[in-house]
Amino acid sequence: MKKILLTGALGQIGSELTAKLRSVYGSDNVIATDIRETDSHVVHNGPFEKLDVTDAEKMFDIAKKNNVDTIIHLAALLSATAEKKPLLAWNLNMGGLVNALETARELDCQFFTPSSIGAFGPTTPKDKTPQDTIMRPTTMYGVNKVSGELLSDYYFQKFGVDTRGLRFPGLISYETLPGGGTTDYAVEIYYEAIKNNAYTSYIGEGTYMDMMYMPDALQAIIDLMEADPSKLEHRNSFNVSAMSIAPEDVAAAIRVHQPDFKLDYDVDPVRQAIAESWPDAIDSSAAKAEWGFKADYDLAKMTADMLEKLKAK
Ligand code: AKB
Repeated sequence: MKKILLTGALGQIGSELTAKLRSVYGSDNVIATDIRETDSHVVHNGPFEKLDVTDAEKMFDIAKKNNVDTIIHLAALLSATAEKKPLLAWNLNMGGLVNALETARELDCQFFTPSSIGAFGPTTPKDKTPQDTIMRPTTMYGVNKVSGELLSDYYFQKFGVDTRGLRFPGLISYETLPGGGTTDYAVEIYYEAIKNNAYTSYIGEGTYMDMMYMPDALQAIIDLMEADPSKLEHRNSFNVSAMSIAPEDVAAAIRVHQPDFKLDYDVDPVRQAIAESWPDAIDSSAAKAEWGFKADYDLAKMTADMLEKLKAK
């Protein structure tokens, strides 16, 4: 990666990935784009352009003008929003992806886009979910993610585009809030712990999902993009996870620091149904074997860092 175009750069992953990539590859070499323009370091600390990813021509022009050799395509609607607005999700998630892949093909760029644990469905094995397994998701987001994985494989096999991807679990971070996801509770719970010492979870007790702390997710993107292609048996996309947790596990980790922290439940049937259709715990062994994936943060270490950073914020 030398000259990188990012879409969705003001989102939860994008805002932190832009800063990290600028520190590794140089500010001028990371062209951040987003449909919005806000008063953010992403806009002020390096090249930034407004871009609606459904505008194929503008995406191509920005990439060509800046001589980019890598595209990191993040702009997408997450699972809960996609379930409320399925047609919009199809148009944005698939339309944006095909525009980004076409730009990568025409300009001979390396390409990354995230998939998700949402690519799995209720007939997928729930525990130690293998890298290669049944994928019959029952959500629009899942349909988009499986289609995206297949499309990215197609661009590699048919056109030789160096496509790579990760099946991200819920990502936990303190800089930018996620929006419209099923796993968002695992971020909100920390904000509410600091503000009110209490949280009402829309995900039910005993509902396990995979999660990862943002620093591990950012490092995984860089490590995968820098990985020797001859070692990659898989490309789109690798299972990666750092922990499998339920709301009560996060509450117990918070109580180590705030013993009176209270958790109760007001379950949202839509997001609960999505969560129940996803695996409990995926197996990341292909990512470990093929390009050395590792996560530094477990629940206890992540919780200590989240609470410290949010208190300071
Ligand atoms: C969501 O909940 O939609 C995302 C995801 C797991 O892809 N965080």
